[in-house]
Amino acid sequence: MIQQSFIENLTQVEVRAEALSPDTMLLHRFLLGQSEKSAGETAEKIVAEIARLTLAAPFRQMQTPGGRTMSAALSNCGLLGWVTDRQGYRYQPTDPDSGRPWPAMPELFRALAQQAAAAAGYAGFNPDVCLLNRYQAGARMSLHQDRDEKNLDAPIVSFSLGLPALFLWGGLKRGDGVLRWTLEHGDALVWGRSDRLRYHGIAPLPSGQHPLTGAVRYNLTFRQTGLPAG
Ligand code: MD6
Ligand code: FE
Repeated sequence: MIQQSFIENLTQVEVRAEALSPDTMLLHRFLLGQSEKSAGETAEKIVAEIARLTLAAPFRQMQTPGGRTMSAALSNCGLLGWVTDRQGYRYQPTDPDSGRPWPAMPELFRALAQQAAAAAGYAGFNPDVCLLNRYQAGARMSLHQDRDEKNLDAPIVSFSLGLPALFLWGGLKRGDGVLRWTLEHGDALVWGRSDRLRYHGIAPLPSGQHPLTGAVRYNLTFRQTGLPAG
C-alpha cells in the first residue's frame, strides 16, 4: 500500500500517484516532478546516461527462443543482464555480443528506482539489473510475464522516457482481459506481490518526435533477481 505521507508530498510537486490495483502504482511524471525549478533535469540526466551506457553495450535486437527478432532493441546495466536467444531467456553477467560484463548501474538509476519503489510501498528494493528497451515507430512488446527472476517477492520498477506508448495490462492468465493506458515521458510504474506475474505488453509505438529523445521511447525496468551474479 502506498504511504499517505508520500502521496501528500507528491501532491505538492504535482506528481499524481494512481493505484491501478492493490499492488501496482503508476507515479505520473515521477521523473519530472522533483521540483518546479528542476523539472526535466532528471530525465535529461537519465537520457544522457542511456547514451553513455549504450556506447559500452549497444542496443541490439535479440532473437526469441522461437526464432523471431524482437522489435524493441535491448541492452542492460547492473550485475546481471536479461538476454534472449535460440537457447532461451535468462540472466547473465556478461554481454553476449562483447563477452564483457554489463556496465555498472549508475547511482542515479539505483536511487531513483529505490525512491519509486519506496513511494509505492516497497521499502528496501535493491535492484541488481536494469534492462534498457528502445522502441522505434512500430516496435512493440507482446504480452508476457516477467518470471525469469528467482525472487518474486521484490517488485519491478519501470521508467518511461520519450514518446508515449500504450501499455497493455492483463491478468494472471494469458487469456484474461487486457486494460490499456498510456505510459508517458517521466512516468514510473511499480508493481509486485499479487500483481507480480501479470501479463503485460506494449502496443506498436506510433511515430512521433519527442524534444528529449527524438523518434524513440526508452523504457528502463529494474529487477532484484535473487540470482547469483556470475
Ligand atoms: C515497457 N515494460 O514498458 C515494457 N515489465 O516498454 C515491461 O515489460 C514491464 O513496464 C514489468 C514491469 C513493468 C514493465
Ligand atoms: Fe515486462
